[in-house]
Amino acid sequence: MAKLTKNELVLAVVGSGHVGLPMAVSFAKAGCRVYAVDTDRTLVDQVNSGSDPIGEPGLQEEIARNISSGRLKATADLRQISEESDVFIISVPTPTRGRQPDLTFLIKAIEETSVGLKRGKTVVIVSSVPPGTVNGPVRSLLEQRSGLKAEEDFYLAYVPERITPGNALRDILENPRLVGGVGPSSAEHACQLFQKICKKVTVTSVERAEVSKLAENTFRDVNIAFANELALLCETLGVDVMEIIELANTHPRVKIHKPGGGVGGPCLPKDPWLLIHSYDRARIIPTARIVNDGMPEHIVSLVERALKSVGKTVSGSATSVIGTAYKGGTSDSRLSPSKTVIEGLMKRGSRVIVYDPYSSESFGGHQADSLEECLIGSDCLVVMTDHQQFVGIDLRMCRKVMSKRPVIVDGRRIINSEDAKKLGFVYCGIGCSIDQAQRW
Ligand code: SAJ
Repeated sequence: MAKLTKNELVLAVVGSGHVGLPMAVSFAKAGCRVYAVDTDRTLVDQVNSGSDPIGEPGLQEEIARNISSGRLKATADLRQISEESDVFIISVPTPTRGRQPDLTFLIKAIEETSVGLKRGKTVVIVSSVPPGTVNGPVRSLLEQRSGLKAEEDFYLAYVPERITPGNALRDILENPRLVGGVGPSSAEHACQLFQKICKKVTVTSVERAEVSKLAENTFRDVNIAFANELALLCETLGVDVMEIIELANTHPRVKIHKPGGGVGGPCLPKDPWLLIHSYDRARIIPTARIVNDGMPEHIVSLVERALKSVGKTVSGSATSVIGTAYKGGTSDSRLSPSKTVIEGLMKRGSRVIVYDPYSSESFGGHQADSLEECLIGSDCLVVMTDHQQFVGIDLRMCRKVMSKRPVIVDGRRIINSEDAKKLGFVYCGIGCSIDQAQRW
């Protein structure tokens, strides 16, 4: 890869969203000439004007710097730049429809990539895929369309991403990266390439990289489902799940995750389905998905119970849902559990007011411009996202502006229940229901 060492390599990052754009910027920063390709023309224009369309911390400055140095350029036209591109990195979404993978975007990206595929070029898939996809349909399509052979004529690798929105640039650099090649030359090429932007890469086969990627997120999903089931159990036992988890986690080999109002985002709700796509005997994995998907409805039932305890009903109430982002510190609201909670409360006749400091998504609720505005006259505060701003929430202010006999339903366990109770709130957190007084 002489071009790589001489910083003459031209990369096309196909799919420049939450995963692709920080990666495109990282390669540009490392000296490569990078095209950030995306079908969204608004995104393309924003990037070319030096702004950050995805709201990722630190990205704005890097986009501006690399656009003005000429190392980064966004385009909606892959075909136009494919001749001069040496490497194609595909990071388009691979969503699920129900439980089935939808590879439409990936297939389209591969078809377009194959047009400019020439001897000596490299194709790297980054998107999460069902096991067998890269060496199967992706490889066949590239070979058929280009008339070339992977590993002999061009290089093909699978390099899954491991970034967390909100920490993307640091994660790209710091998190060890798996590099799977369809053969040793492909692995070697992809390895050299990713060593430009990652401190540590681990070389393996394409299939192992595919399964490991999905296993990582599935493990997390299953662990959270266990925490959630434990929370439901603790509500009936009358013990606080957070105390139980803290005690259990003092065992050096136990690390139970945190229960909450649901699991959202672009990865955890779908990767388990990708993993078991061709395996119909899975038991734990689909069950974990079902447990986690049931948590937002459980939050709605906690709101019902909490309001009932102060003589109110959901119908006719005003509820304030804070957080529409799928997790703290991000503006990303994809597959956020807040959606089900907001819709569920509205369906039961509540007037729902929504506030999120980062996300402008309201899922049909009335949007407030500040936390205080969101809480004025409200009967119930529902915490759905663990944003740092909500961790230190001013409970006195909440008490002052909310209605009489206010209740809190804490779907992320970030509010100090004792402080809330002292101020006159009825507090109900996931895993510590109000119905049961502490029995033990
Ligand atoms: N959540 C809980 N309890 C927890 C942790 C998370 O309820 O203890 C919820 C969050 O509130 C959120 C959801 O789970 O709604 C997902 O959040 P997350 O932080 O677990 O995951 P992502 O989707 O932001 O990022 C994951 C990461 N994977 C792992 O940690 C194994 C990230 O490294 C991956 O790059 C990313 O998926 C991805 O794109 O695959």
